[in-house]
Amino acid sequence: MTPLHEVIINKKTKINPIWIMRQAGRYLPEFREIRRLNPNFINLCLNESLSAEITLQPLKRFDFDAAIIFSDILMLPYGLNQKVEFKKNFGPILENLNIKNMSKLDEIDFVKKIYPVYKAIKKVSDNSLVKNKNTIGFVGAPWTLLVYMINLQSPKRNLKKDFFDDKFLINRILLILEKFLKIHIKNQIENGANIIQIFDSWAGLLDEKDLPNYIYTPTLNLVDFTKKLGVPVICFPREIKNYKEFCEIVKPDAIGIDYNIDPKKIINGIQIPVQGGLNPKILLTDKETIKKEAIKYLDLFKDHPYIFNLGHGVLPETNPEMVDYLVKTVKSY
Ligand code: 1CP
Repeated sequence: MTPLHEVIINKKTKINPIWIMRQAGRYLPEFREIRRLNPNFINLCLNESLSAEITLQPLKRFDFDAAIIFSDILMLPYGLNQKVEFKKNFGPILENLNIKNMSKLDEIDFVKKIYPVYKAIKKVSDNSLVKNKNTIGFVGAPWTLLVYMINLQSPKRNLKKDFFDDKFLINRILLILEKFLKIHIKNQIENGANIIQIFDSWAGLLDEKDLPNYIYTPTLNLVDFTKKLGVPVICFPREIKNYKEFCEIVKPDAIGIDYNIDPKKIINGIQIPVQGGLNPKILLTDKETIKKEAIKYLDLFKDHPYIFNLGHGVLPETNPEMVDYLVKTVKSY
């Protein structure tokens, strides 16, 4: 069995597998070189050979236990015919969505539009570099995708004032998202993904009273769907106010935690396997600090099934040598 499955399914506590969010990305010079030659990010995600190559880049350098497929959560709105563009030094920009056309879209058209993503997963999972390792497929959670699809850009500077005005529209989008996210998950699994991670990067933007409607119910539906396909699912509801309540209601197979939550609170309240937590900024410091901070998490979770990861994506300015040092520290614990 792969190390991540040992932790998630068999609840092993004596091993600490490691992978890191955004491990296929901008901190690697070999990625930046490919990116320079491919200024259109969506087209890069639709290039099955290059996506597979980028996915494997970190595994060539470091002893990671899993590959996460190089793609983006915004390939979903793209597949639903809402145009998505990535502007340099700004982030994603989406075109206004056309709900009438979106409602008419069928499964075949959607799958055709993003088919190279699945082919890339197949290539990765067939590669000898991931032998005895996991291929992680992923989706954005319905709430986080809804945020981008209505807000049309990153909500870093807050949601639009009128974001919640049209509840009828929001509910229609959530239903469409549920349908196509299931299709997206199923196709990733059929092509070799053996873990699914659900990224809810903007879970922290919601008030407590809105969690059942926008997060718990739609995410629970996806978690149940994925479990029925026999594949474990990790949820990462970043900056959610109550991880314990989330786990009790949504019941993922493992929970990813962000770096703002005190891990001691997690260890005392949560029974399921835990992933992540370390602040990605720690990787910008020195080896001594990295070791100390990594061991803090390892000590704390030494009797709890734990997958080592960061509490958010690795920062672009990270020195790959420090990533290597982190992996070695975790492996030799
Ligand atoms: O070179 C570039 O400029 C592109 C940078 C980049 C990369 C490398 C983007 C743009 N996406 C990705 C890849 C990516 N995105 C992966 C690949 C696999 C890996 O982890 O190595 C994954 C899993 C994602 C997921 C993703 N995309 C999330 C969820 C995780 C998170 O970071 O919170 C989100 C929110 C996005 C949207 C997105 N993609 C890219 C940008 C700049 C953004 C916007 C972020 C924001 O709104 O602040």
